[in-house]
Amino acid sequence: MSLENRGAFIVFEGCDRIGKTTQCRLLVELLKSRDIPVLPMHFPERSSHIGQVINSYLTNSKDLPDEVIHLMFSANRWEHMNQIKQKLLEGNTLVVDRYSYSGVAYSAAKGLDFDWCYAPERGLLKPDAVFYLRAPADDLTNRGEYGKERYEKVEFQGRVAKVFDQICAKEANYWHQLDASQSAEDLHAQVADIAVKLVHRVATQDLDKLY
Ligand code: NYM
Ligand code: MG
Repeated sequence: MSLENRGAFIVFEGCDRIGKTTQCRLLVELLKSRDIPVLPMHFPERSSHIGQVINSYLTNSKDLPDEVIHLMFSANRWEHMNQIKQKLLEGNTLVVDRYSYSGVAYSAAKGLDFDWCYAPERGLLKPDAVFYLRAPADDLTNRGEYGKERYEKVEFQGRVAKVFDQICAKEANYWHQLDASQSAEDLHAQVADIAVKLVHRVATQDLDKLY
């Protein structure tokens, strides 16, 4: 790759326990094995000051108004924007576990206005591709065994999935909806096929912003 080539900005989205973390890991391993420079990321990024507040909220040791935690999640992305831009321009592909769409989906699922939820995301870098992992509704119910964090309830996850579906329909030109009920290997094969082509296709394209 020439010096001007940038990396691809790849995001995984979907409900809790749908398999995003496994797919992120498999994709990072694959790209590494092809000598494509790649870095994993995950939002919320819990190590910053803001990230620590988010962590206290998610683990129920802190309560905050819905609007306030929403803006904290967004601020957590904004505080990493320079770093993300730099890494991409240096030629690293980023494989990111959750992004702005989780921000909108979880808050809108609580009843906050969709457009209000999306507003603070405007101006953030736009992913080149979003892999939206989705399982049929009854499959989600059968997954059971959610963790102890806030939001990890079947009924709430169903509402989150509805908002993700809505976003997926609107952003269809760069969203790839994939069936998460298949095996991790089969799912990975679908992801890999799209991602490898994407890395080459976007290398000479300008970065875009969410608007
Ligand atoms: N979450 C995540 C939000 O509510 N808003 C956001 O902007 C992001 C990035 O955090 N239940 C929620 C979704 C998850 C929770 O994420 C923790 P994870 O990927 O389980 O660490
Ligand atoms: Mg989780």
